[in-house]
Amino acid sequence: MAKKPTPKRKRKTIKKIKHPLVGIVMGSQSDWETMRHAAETLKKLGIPNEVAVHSAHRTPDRLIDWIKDVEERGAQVFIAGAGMAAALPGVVAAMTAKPVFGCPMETRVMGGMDSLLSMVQMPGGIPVGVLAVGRAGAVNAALLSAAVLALGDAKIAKAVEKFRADQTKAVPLTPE
Ligand code: RP5
Repeated sequence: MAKKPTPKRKRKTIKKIKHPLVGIVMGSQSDWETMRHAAETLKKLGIPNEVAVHSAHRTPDRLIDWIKDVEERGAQVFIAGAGMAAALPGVVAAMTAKPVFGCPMETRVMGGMDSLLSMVQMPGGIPVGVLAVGRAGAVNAALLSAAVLALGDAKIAKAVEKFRADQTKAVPLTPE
């Protein structure tokens, strides 16, 4: 009889990065399919980032501990992705004065309008910069984080310029 595969064990601790410049957090494992584009874009730009799953509703204490910890280890910008009643970026912004970019997830019932409005309607005083719903927003949250970091880091500024130049070159003159 064929041996049953051993089920993958859930990671009990998060993969801590020594000096992360960006902290990426999402409300659920189900957000990773979209949020991985933020992490991949930062990787292309050579920007160290730490990725975690913490929910504003389901694991609030764990979320707050992570925000403090990752900020102490060097995070200058936060990216928070969530869907439905998407409180996550607002909670991150409540806990840190660093820039926070929100990525609204596309959702089954309302297509992401729920996530978008939950994030964008922050009360005056606690800002969250909200990007587009879905993959484009995750990519742009990374690029915007890079642009913020580039203000004080010539190497990152160069990487952003190169990204833009490569992107321009990749646009065809006629459809292929
Ligand atoms: C939010 O609820 C998460 O960010 C996710 O987008 C949504 C649904 O979560 P799951 O039920 O898929 O875990 O908190």
